[in-house]
Amino acid sequence: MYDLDKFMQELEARNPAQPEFIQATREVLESVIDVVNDRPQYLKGHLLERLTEPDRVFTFKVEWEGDDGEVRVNRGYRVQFNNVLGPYKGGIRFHPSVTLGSLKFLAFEQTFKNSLTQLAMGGAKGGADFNPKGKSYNEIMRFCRSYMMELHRYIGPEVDVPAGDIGVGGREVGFMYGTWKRLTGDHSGVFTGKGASWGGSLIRPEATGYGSVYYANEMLRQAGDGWEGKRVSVSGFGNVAWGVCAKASKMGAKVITISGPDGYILDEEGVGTPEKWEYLLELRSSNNDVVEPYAKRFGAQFVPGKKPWEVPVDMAFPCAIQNELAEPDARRLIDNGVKYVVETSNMGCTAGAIAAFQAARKVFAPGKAANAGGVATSGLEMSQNSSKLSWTAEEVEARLRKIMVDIHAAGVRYGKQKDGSIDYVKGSNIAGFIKVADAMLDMGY
Ligand code: 2IT
Repeated sequence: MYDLDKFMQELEARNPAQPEFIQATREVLESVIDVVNDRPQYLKGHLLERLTEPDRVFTFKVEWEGDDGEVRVNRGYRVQFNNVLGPYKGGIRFHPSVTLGSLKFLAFEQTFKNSLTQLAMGGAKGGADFNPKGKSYNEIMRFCRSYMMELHRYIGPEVDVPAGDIGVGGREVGFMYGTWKRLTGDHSGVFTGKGASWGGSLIRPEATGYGSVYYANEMLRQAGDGWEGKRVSVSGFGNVAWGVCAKASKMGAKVITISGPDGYILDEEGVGTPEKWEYLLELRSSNNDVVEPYAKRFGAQFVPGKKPWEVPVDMAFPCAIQNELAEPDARRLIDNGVKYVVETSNMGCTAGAIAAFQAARKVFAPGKAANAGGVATSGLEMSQNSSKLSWTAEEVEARLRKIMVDIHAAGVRYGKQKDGSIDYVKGSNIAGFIKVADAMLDMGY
């Protein structure tokens, strides 16, 4: 039998100064501990020890030249967490907050998220503590090239398939994939999120946001509710927020906020037309990392230095970064009558925030379920690359939608409580965990 507190103490001692990794593992282990303690084969297999240690971690130096001719140094990483279900798969993040611990949390989460998609993908994550803000096109290209000079040794279409994440979009994937192609002479799709003319899948850019809204659609149905008249707050203004704004608006909801590091936008008219949500992409590609210009452009309100969680809404979609919604934010949302929280960033809510939502009986969806549509569509991109075919947008979107419906159903199956309510955190963690754990036992050590 595992004693969870003792196990976590030892894990923390082995992984000092990695608070996000400890937060993510604690959440999963709290959900699965009863299942593990009930199954002798899991205990005998020492699965918790084996599932909290990444298969391997690469760290490397990334040297690159600024436009001023000076050489700069960043630290690059790739965490290959677990590959029992398929090749390592997960994004690359360029952000100043990147550390070994934050990438270990993301790779750990990715392992169970990818399991939930039911596609053949293991879990990984990579990145660098590089801040793209204010960097020129050429600086970004030189950085990506240098990062890939190191990373190319460790990846391959059947080994490890990276993609984008915060700070890495289609442009950066192009630079990295182009470098990999030059170094290896191979054009067999080692990245996902590629451009549509060179192996990318239609709907991949939209997939995380669309998938999250499809997941929310199932939550609403499960609760006997619908989209009409729902006021929605979204944080962030990148690719994920863009997809949520577009799809939630099409569903009939009104998205009234987006946000950036500079503050948030309150648009009571709704971010509800293509002109408005496409403008987010323009803001993002400007590399300034601010949302304020939206206010002037569309006559909306800009609230500097604040997060959007103070605005009364029915549904909240955190779409920015880990721990962006803390317990006081959760209390504010609850006091203002929020009904559904769809965590769309990876670990966007702190443990205290999740506990507050659940105690107040609000419906909470965890990121590893709600945002799995992004990596699921990456899996669909891999299938298309393997067969040298491109599917239509309709075909990809229909598959994405079915995957999200199934992920929701898995959360209900394992998360249904005695009173009929659904604990999506517990249900999704158990569903994702069992598949990985059983595959590990099947393959031995
Ligand atoms: O967090 C995520 O799931 C991603 N950044 C997407 C990963 C991928 O391989 O598409």
